[in-house]
Amino acid sequence: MSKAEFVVVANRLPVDHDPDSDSGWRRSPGGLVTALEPVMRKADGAWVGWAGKPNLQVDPFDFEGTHLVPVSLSEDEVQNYYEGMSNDTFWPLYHDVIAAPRYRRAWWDSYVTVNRRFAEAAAEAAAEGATVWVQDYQLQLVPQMVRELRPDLTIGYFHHIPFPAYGLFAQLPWRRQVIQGLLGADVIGFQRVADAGNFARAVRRVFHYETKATGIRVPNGDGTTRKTIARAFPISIDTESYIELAQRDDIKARAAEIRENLGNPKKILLGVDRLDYTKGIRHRLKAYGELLNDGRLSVEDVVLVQVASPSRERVEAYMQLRDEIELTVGRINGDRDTMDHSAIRYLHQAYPREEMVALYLAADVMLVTALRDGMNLVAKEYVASRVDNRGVLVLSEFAGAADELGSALLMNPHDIGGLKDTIVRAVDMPAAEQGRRMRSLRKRVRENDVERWSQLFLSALAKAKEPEVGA
Ligand code: GDG
Repeated sequence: MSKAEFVVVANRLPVDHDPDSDSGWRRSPGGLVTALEPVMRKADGAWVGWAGKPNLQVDPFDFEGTHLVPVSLSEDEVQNYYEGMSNDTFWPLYHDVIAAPRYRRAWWDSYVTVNRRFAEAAAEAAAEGATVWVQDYQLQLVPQMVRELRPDLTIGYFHHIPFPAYGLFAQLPWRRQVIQGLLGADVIGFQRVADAGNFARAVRRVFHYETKATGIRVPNGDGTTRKTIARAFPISIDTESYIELAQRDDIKARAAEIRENLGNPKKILLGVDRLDYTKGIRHRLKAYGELLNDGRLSVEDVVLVQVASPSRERVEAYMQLRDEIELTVGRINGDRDTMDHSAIRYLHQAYPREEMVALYLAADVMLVTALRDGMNLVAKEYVASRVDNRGVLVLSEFAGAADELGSALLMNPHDIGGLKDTIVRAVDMPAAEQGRRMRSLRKRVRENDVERWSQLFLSALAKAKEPEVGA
């Protein structure tokens, strides 16, 4: 295969292993895949990533127009690099230590080894002068490793989760290595302006490098410096595809059927999250349970549908969270259900996208109560799906989406009293106000869709590589 002009490096390949299909692979639907598809096709692209199963040794292959380069992980590496360092150290640390991060030297060693393997695969796949775009916190060392192997390349990095305040980041025993790893990129993208600010502060505190606006001066080691850009590029969704789904007759009929099956409640409240402690599912249940106990809401009128899709089921904190949530749901339903009405319809399952859009269309109130979230695409998907300009989005200030979606009902999920009042306000909101707010939210999500996100990032990257005036 000829070398690629554009290389994406992500923890996961955009395909899942599927022994039942002809090719042995099935495209995994995801925002990133959709966002990058046009660029990949145009630019003769390659995608470096893990196929999702341990010990799978597969040679690079072409799949639906993309050159895929599988990186193999052993059983131990899945445990140490992925479930350990990525999901039990970086994930909780970067989400404001909502759960306690664990610092294990063996996990870190595995993280370094695996990051090097990804960097080598990327360096091998890239043509002379190509662009490499590294994705997310599992691969923070890859930018600098690629730079050392291939100084001719243009390197971008996008961080999908929050970057924490220095007071928290400073806990990381390997904070110097991580910052150095990221600074290997020409452009480092974050979800929020605040994340980029936290990163720049960490760079100043750890290395004392000069930062000015979005620029960071990084020494080359020979007395010269180069400029790295660290700034916000808020990610989005493929808005048009949600609009199309929401306009389909079968999906509209399914939304009506869902309402019917739930006993035609006056109001349907909805939560859709990976079952993760960052998403504030417990806070949401607490507020809702209290509203039922107080008599401010009644199961005769409202129902909460909570889709909690299974996630990271081998990590201890996630097993515990699942137990707690299921205990709480059981208690609320046990106390409040009647023979005809259920307080909460809890679904620990994943659904096809069509069903998700039907749920969005059926939901009068969407509850996004994350305690910390890089962006939260569910909020944007709900808004995009409301082609009828109805429905109310309750949105946590701690989700990146709050920076753009100011016409939602913004709230602090830690303030249970405030959350309760906001839920009641959403349930009672007159149609005219719903329409006003929803139109303004929809405008935003139509303007900033995921294709625009990737264009903005890639044009900033192209510009960053132009020679500096006066340098
Ligand atoms: C990370 C950051 C950032 C969920 N359940 C089902 C299902 N989903 C889909 C949603 C949405 C996606 O998964 C979840 O995206 P989020 O953005 O809400 O959250 P994370 O998974 O934590 O994503 C986050 C994102 O990266 C992108 O940068 O926004 O802050 O944490 O698309 O719809 N989809 C289907 N069935 C389900 O049951 N089909």
